[in-house]
Amino acid sequence: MDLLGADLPDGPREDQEIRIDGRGLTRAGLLERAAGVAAEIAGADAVAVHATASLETVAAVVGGLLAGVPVVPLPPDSGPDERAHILGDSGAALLLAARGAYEPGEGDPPLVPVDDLGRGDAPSTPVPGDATALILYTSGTTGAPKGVLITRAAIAAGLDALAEAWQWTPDDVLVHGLPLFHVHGLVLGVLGALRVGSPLVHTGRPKAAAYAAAAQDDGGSLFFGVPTVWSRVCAEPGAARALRGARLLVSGSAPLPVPVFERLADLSGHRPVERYGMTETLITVSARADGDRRPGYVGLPLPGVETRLAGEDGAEVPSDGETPGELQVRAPMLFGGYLNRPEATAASYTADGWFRTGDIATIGPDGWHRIVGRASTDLIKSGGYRIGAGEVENALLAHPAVREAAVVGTPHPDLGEQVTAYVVAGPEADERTLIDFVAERLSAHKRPRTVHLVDSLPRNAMGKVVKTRLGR
Ligand code: MCA
Ligand code: AMP
Repeated sequence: MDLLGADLPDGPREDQEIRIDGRGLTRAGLLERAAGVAAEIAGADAVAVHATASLETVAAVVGGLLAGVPVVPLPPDSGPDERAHILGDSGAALLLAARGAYEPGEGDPPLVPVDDLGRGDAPSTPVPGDATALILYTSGTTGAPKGVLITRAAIAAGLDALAEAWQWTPDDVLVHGLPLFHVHGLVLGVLGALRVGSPLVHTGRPKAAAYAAAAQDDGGSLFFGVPTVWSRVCAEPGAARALRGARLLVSGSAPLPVPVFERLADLSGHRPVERYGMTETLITVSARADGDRRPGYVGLPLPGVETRLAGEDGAEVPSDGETPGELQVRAPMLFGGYLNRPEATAASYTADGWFRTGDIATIGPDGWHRIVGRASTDLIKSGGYRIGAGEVENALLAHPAVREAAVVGTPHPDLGEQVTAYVVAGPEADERTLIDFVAERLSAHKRPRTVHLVDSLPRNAMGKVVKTRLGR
């Protein structure tokens, strides 16, 4: 199947430009570079990509798609432990990066500079829809991140459903500045543009001023952001007003606070479309371009998606708009399992085959979904990044002075939640030392913003830390 949209009736725009952080390529130019990558990596079991916000990342990912080789995007700021885990667990045979962008480490697979590869013609062998396109590493409640296998068919189904819901066409100009190693920035924000055929302006970082400039100078019509980005846009009213000429502003990856929704609507004239999803499911629920947008609600299931709510006993709870339950989904855009973790894959489904999101929601009689929380306190959402408490706790526990550690998400006005740690440690560890210690091992957004040094952690009779009693 052709994931890049050549099989769609509208087809891509001849003049489609993909611009990343100020450097652009036409669609044809990009495909030539990607074909060069495809020729180099053909036959590999999987390849990793040092996923900076760059044209090289896009060429490498598209090269993987052309070759039918699963691509593992590596967050460019990941620490040595994280990187070693992702490279080892995925079995990536090669590591693709822009020339000079990556400092090779011990045990890394061979480094392939994308810039040095030739141009070429795309391989002509079709790749089946059930082949894995991407392996995206994402945090669970405990332990190291798991590799989420995402098939080509899931991506195509997910993008086509969004194109319908958002009336996204080749006439749009998509603008965002999100990282290119998660679903939001990479699947929606790059593969979406390529499949739909709309030009892409990636702003390098998701800064308010850059969004405003793209609206005014580049005809930006469709804008993506996580809530932190929209909150920062609102903090620069001139930038928010510059978005008045846009067609659609879309928020997702974390709850959009109602005051941010309202302020954005006031300043930009657009009531934002909110949508809900997960790495494992892609986007499953969204408000519509031609419909209502309600602050605090994430909308209606996308075409092809079924949802239901389950109580703690597993029984279905009513869709009365009030009774919360765990949101469960069935959909063509669901993942193909966690790499090397059959038990975790099995545990994420109910006996009757619905995926358990772990999010607590209500569904109204009119079908509108509202996310009210998460079943586990051990998954933190900060700036739209999903962070597992267990991974940060393990990083803290690796410090010789740390005896016990408990990590939670606490409210943060800009990031939604921040990573906060409670630590029992010897006198040689202070807050700054411990934050820096985590920063050396894990990505920047995973380091705690605050470390409370405490004498003991609250525990229940079984000896388990009671996180809800932390800080009291
Ligand atoms: C961070 N910094 C710190 C600390 N933490 N400094 C000291 N102590 C700390 N504990 C540094 C950062 O490295 C940064 O430095 C500076 O402080 C500011 O950090 P921050 O406030 O976090 O802001 P930011 O770096 O500007 O990032 C905000 C952001 C970012 C741009 C909104 O969080 C982001 O890109 N989020 C998007 C995440 C995303 O795409 N999620 C999608 C996954 P310096 O400035 O020097 O770098 S979800 C998904 O895919 C699903 C399916 C979905 O629904 O979409
Ligand atoms: P990730 O796999 O990083 O995409 O994280 C998925 C999680 O992000 C979901 O399980 C939700 O907890 C959260 N999430 C994504 N979109 C929304 C939204 N619009 N509102 C509330 N939570 C969201």
